[in-house]
Amino acid sequence: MLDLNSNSTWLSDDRDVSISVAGLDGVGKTTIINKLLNEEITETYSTYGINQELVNINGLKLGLTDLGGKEPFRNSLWPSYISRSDALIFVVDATKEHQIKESKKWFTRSLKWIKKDSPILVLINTWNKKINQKEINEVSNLFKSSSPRQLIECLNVSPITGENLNKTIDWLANTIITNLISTGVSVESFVAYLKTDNGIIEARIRTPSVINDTEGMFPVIRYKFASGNESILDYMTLNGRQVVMAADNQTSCWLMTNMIDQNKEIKGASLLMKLLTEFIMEIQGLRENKGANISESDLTGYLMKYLIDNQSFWSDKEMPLFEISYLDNN
Ligand SMILES: Nc1nc2c(ncn2[C@@H]2O[C@H](COP(=O)(O)OP(=O)(O)OP(=O)(O)O)[C@@H](O)[C@H]2O)c(=O)[nH]1
Ligand SMILES: [Mg+2]
Repeated sequence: MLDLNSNSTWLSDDRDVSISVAGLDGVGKTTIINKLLNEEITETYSTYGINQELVNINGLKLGLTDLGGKEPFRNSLWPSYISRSDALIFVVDATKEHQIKESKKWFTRSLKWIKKDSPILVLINTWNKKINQKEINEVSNLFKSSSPRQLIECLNVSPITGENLNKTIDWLANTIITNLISTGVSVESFVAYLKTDNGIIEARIRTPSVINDTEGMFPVIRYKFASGNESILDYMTLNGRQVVMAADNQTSCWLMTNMIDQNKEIKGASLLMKLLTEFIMEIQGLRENKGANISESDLTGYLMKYLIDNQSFWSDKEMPLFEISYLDNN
């Protein structure tokens, strides 16, 4: 799940989602991030300015910005980084009761800076202390009550025992991916071409509204197979849509997303590419079991599963339609 070979070089163009990690100094932000990345507790120094990490979760590249929590950084750096982030992780030290009020004050400020509707995760750091559920709930409620409009989740974590760190990763993966997809990008058509003994099968899945709208693009995107052991992975934008194409020598597929606002940043490209390469690999597995003679019903069954597994990529407003047919070989 979590790619431990996280690349420490920060390339702003190379990430799909950026997340700020904020909280007062000494609450354990850097310790938690180190534990998430390396699975070990390392001695930390108070972060001077910021520290950035690139993390790969389920094919999505997350840029984590660990913000220094000392007061001068809160005033000078937090507003600009938090306002450019897609999500916020805010860390509170539950063992320092006297700080909670100050934490809450900076949390409320951070809510004003973060983009509207961005997901927020409050991590209540208990270190290795036994803190009872009632106290944890009190802190949760205090933070959750800050802004009922925003998606705020609270989790108590311990970088020492590792408690709930997996849940933190799940939150990063699920909430952010869902949010990313639901706020902007969804798949509108997916087409696969498969060589079989009986000819080339063409399978299309697309949302009803897209059929007329994108018909004109079909001549542009025809199937193309790779030669030998090569593979093809292509990405482009076409009339405001993202188009991804992948192929090996027997399977060729592409998908097209909804129209995106030209002024909006394009997101999730690496996730879309991963969707297709996974599809190609799964078909390779299916062929190993069935031989080249893959049938329409094998393919329909597989596509159903593929669709269900990846339903978050499709717009939730319309049910996608299936069409499967043999192509004329000429
Ligand atoms: N309360 C508490 N603090 C601890 C524990 N273990 C380590 N610490 C302290 O937590 C600090 C480490 O926190 P960091 O992860 O560097 O904190 P940070 O939030 O990144 O702080 P800044 O970088 O200054 O913003 C150290 O100064 C330790 O003294 C513990 O079990 N309980
Ligand atoms: Mg730090």
